[in-house]
Amino acid sequence: MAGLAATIMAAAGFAGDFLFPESFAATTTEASTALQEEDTTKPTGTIISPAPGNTVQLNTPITVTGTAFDDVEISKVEVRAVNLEDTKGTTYALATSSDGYASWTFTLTIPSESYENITVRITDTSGNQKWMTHRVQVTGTVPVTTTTT
Ligand SMILES: [Ca+2]
Repeated sequence: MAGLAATIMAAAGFAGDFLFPESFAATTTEASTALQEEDTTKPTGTIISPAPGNTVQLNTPITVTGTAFDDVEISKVEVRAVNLEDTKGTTYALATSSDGYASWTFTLTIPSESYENITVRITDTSGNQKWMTHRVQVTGTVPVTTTTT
């Protein structure tokens, strides 16, 4: 019954396109309202630490923190370290939060000095995603040089 009614309304709206412009305008408004019920807005967020350009230690757990917001709801925040070409890196792993990701934290260990980009991926409950990156300096252990005499 609902399907039939919708068909009739659609047909009426179509006819209005030609005969009754006001009727067509009303139909268009209804369509816009229906679309707004879907979440098509990407989340937003920030990486608080480490700040861009900060020096972090290779193979040592570092704390990555930030914020995330969405017009509906955040589903998850993931963090990884990747090289500048974005061809190699650690796999995305979930950050933790106790407030719906308004603030989140993640313990990241960077296994390669070439993984200078800390990348964060925020996903909302409708699958919209936002990526953020902070480039850092990764320093390894200074090699011990021995001089043979
Ligand atoms: Ca959203």
